[in-house]
Amino acid sequence: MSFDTIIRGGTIATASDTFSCDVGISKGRIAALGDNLGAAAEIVDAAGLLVLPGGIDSHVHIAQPSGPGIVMADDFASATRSAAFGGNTMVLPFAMQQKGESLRQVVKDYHAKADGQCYVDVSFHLIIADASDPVLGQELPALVNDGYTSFKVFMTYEGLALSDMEMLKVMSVARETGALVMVHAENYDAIRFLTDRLEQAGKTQTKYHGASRPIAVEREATHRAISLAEIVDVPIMIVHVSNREAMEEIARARRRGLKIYGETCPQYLVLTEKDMDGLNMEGAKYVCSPPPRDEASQQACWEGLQQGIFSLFSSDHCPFRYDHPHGKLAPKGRTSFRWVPNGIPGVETRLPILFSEGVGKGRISLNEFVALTATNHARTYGLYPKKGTIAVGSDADIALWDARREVTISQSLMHGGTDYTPYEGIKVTGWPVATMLRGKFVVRDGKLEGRAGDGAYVPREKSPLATPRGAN
Ligand code: DUC
Ligand code: ZN
Ligand code: ZN
Repeated sequence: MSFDTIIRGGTIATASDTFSCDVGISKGRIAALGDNLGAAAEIVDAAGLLVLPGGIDSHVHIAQPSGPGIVMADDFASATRSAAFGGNTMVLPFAMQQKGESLRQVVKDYHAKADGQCYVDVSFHLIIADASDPVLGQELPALVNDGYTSFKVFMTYEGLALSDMEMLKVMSVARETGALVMVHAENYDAIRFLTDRLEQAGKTQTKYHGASRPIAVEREATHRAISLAEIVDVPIMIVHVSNREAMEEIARARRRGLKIYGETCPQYLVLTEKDMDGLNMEGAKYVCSPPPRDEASQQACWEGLQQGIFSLFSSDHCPFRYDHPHGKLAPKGRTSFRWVPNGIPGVETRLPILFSEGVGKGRISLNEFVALTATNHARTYGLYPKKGTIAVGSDADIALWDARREVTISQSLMHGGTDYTPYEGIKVTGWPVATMLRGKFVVRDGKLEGRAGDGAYVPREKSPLATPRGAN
């Protein structure tokens, strides 16, 4: 048998094993794992490199409407290019509904934005902002059937926050259709109350963003989301968890036998609230929600990753330019932290940060790294084993990884649409040197080889993790 490509001499790591052998690739899929695989049109020398499943970032925001005068810094081309340079072969952005919009139309609009633009594969989660009867009764079940098998709900933000009644209704649809609900857990009224109070006291600088959304805001909403899910008997994913107290709500629910899953992100491992205290508006570069906390919270998030309370490590890439009137420095944003666009870029730096801080510093194993950055995302969102692993029959989505390369993260190395990285100056050891999508290099030796449109839209199966306990 002759292959299209053989990756020779590397060390393969999956979520369960590390082993040395060659990888034979035919027609975009992994066709063989073994030694002496024979001939191929192209032999790729991977001696001294790790051969990893391409990263899957299941929490990114691309080209989302972000309020009056605010424009996201990435379109699908720039975000997926940045993802590819960061060792990712797939991202899962959100198709975000706004009140009064048809969910089906929203999905069509996002396809129009993404089609022909992507450098890596994509698949959409939905954001449900309008939990009306036609949306929940007809549109949502039909979309789940069509492969949009996960959706996010917000417990905060004007125009997005759902009431408890609406949350229960959305969760019921998830239970009936087998979809997985992702929850942004922060208490809307508490944030509004605290924000008003801070502003009345003249505390409008960006550093007060953290004080407007303290840990109790997140813990309470996490507890409430879990309780609502328990009432409906449906599994949920609590996204972007930032601290121990919210994490312990998840752990406690698990001990009671509930299927509650958790995700954390790089900003909760390497940033703190102090970063939002920069001179002038510099702190705006770090404004995201939930906000980065303190060193004790960072430690808690590491424990959550180590103990499996968090099964996903995602970037929550939500890119705005810093020095731009449509970004962090928009005129209104200068008047109060309340108006600073919420979110930070990170799709390109997610893997190096976790590899260096996690594997490099002995906090997690290489196999746990693969699980947290690729395999668990595929399993959680109905993509496994097509995506997320290195196995015969799986798509040949591969990152070649130099575990020894030392890099200082800097905006000059980034390939997305923003003008800054919140991780500027962080030193990492370990860097993706090539990214291969379905057998074809997108990035090799720091150069873009793929083309916009090489990335495909991938409809998803229902998540095996979304099966209810059947208690009700
Ligand atoms: N939630 C997200 O998931 N991303 C960015 C901002 C936010 O509030
Ligand atoms: Zn969120
Ligand atoms: Zn997000």
